[in-house]
Amino acid sequence: MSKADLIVGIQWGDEGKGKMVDMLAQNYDMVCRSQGGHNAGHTIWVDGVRYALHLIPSGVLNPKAINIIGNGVVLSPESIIKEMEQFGDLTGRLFISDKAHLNLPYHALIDQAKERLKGDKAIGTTGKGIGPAYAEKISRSGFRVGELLNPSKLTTAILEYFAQNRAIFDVLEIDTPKEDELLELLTSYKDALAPLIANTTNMVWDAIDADKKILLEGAQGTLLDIDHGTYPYVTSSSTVSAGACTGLGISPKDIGMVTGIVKAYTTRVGNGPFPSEDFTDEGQKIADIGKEVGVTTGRGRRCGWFDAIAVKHAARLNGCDQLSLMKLDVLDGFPKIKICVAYDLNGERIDYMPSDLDNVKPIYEEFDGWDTLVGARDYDALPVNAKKYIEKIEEVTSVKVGIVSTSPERADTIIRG
Ligand code: 2SA
Ligand code: MG
Repeated sequence: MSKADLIVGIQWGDEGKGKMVDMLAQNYDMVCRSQGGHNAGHTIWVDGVRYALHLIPSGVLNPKAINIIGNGVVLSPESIIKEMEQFGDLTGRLFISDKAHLNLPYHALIDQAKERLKGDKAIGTTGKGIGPAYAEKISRSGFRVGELLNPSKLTTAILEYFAQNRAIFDVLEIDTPKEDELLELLTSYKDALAPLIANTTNMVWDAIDADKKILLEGAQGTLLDIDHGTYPYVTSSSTVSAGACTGLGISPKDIGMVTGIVKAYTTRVGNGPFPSEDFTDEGQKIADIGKEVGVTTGRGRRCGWFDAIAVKHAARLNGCDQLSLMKLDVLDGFPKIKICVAYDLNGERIDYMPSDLDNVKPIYEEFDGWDTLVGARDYDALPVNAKKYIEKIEEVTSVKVGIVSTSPERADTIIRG
């Protein structure tokens, strides 16, 4: 029996999971997504060709890997059908849990309408219908991928749902779908996806029992977790490592190595607290050099310094065996670099993350920068100030930085023994 290795985002998403998962996927037999939906996004370059991934696991670029979309995902048929066009026939290489919930076009309309109604209290969602799809799942009124296999029955069920909730849809100014159009749409989804729909839980168990190498690919990040993130400015899924168990149907005992992905600084898209955000030219410089723009929505990301307290908290939540420090080269040439090593909470110095971040201020330790390390592949060859920076991160978080990425290229990665 094997154990599944897990990659999890440790900050607010966009830590650079894409590069690591893509790199590692080459060595795995099975790559699984367990939560989130097409709000996730990363770009992978292979032989000069750009691939944009939202729902399909990164193992799709390894012809030998089986890719699983687990029951914990909310699946937009429209989005995945478009995404699949990049790859040709994926039958036999991509499987979608029949228990995953459907994210249908009306979910995005609800999401966007609710954001509009919230005005300046908006979450800053991706507008992809993620929250409404999960809300229906939890309130036991959602529709599952397996139901796509009978489009006329599903059409009737969705129209009944609209009839029961017409008053709410009126407030949100959302029309009831026309029966013939809905049936046609659902039938087109069935035609494209039916060969991929499966009982994926049993497939993952079989792979574990057959000693296959399995990689679990997290989406978004720990600080966006529905329970442990900066609620309500979070996404609607369990982004922490434990979520991978429920999102695939495996037990905690099936999890092997947990690698937390962190960026060498911090970014966040959408609203909500962000203690180490830098509103000065320095923050803008990080955004420009790091090309910090969302893959899914094209939104600019807010930027700031490495928050070691938040990372310590997130690493503990996930049980990280190691951290993978991404985009360290973006800090090349900064004369001074800061790490948030504690918070000031109403005048008191604290070294943990409180439930409410509204009143915390960062306490920084400042480091001298380094000239350049872009493309470095050997830890010993790193500038001494970069090593001091990494060692401070290890000291505050109590987790080893096992991997350092020094450019977007696969090969520009330091794996420490
Ligand atoms: P949602 O749409 O309901 O999940 O939004 C709720 C919050 O979760 C944040 N969120 C994300 N943050 C970072 N990256 C995400 N994926 C895309 C990317 C984002 C993009 O990889 O670049 O393109 O803008 C992602 N997805 C959700 C979101 O900003 C809200 O704060
Ligand atoms: Mg992303």
